[in-house]
Amino acid sequence: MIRYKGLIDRYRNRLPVDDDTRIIELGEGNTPLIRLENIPEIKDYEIELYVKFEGMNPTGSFKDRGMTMAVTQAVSEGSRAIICASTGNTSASAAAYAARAGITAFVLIPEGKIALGKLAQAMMKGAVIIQIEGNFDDGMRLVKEVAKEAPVSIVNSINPYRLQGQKTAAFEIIDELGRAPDYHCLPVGNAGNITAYWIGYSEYANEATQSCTFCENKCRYECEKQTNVRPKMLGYQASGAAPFLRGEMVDNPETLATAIRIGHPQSWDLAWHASRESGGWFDEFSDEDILSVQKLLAEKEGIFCEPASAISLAGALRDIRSGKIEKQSCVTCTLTGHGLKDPDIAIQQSSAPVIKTDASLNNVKKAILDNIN
Ligand code: AN7
Repeated sequence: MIRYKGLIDRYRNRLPVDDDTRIIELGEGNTPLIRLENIPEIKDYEIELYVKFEGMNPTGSFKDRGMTMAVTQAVSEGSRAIICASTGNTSASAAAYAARAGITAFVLIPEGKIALGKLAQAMMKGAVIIQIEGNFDDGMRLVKEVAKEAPVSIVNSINPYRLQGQKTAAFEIIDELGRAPDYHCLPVGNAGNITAYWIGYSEYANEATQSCTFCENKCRYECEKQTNVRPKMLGYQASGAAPFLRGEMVDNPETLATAIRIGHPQSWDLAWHASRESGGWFDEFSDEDILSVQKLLAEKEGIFCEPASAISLAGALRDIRSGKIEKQSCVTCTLTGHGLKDPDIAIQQSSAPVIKTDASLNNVKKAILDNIN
């Protein structure tokens, strides 16, 4: 038996580690790439549509990919503490990997604006939680300032090791599909992830050393039949927190999708570069649209992601319908976090029938017969 030991082990030769580096891992990566079947646009426009379900990582979000790498690096440099600002998922992930490494995690979170599941994770895993009266952007500014004066390693995505870990999601997609998708859709907050995927896709595209799935020669990205070297990168934001759509930083970002309630993205230039170089675009969605696609995905496909994650599928579907995404394309959407992170929102917006009855056979039977289809 070969035990899966996380993405650093799997992609070791593509990551900044040595043979004797102590790897801090929790079996992250290797997440399911699920082909969607029941969304109407798939048939109508002959689209091959996949979701990369990053909610299946150990702490329930894509952040674990970057965190395994960032904490491995911090520990190898002798660091005893890490720090991050977070809308929630980064704090949950930092807390977990710090616990694993036996070091301290300090997490700055915006008071009242983080989903319950994420807060529970950070608390259980023993992070020192600093709730600030401010938003993520305030927290990020403070983290950068305090790290100059205290012995702590920053593990936000301004830490380049984070992006190195996160690029492996693009590797997994190509390794599984045998090709790059035509379009890759992502939610954009701090813009680290879209940057990381672009690094990953570009790294694979620069190599022609693996055998081509079309002609079985070593031409993978030069084969005439292989039309797509790298996907177009499509980044989607919540309308109330959409600096890439406004063309400038946004001071008071607001959205129910608290994960991406960010107005001053740190990877601003890098994300613009990924978007432009790939021939992609940014677009925005209202909170209402985000929640309705979150629900659609759960109801039609049985996949429960958090609101911020649903925006990638919302974007894909709208752009498929409008023709911006061409017919017969292969499209991947990253579902960045698990729906269980934010149970409050799910319960509030659900219209699932909850039938209350006494504990009698007759009434339970009636409830079934009334609702069977
Ligand atoms: C579910 O946890 O910024 O564009 O502090 O949790 O790489 O920032 C979370 C971001 C998308 C945006 N989806 O990714 C944090 C944090 C989910 C997220 C994003 C986040 P980036």
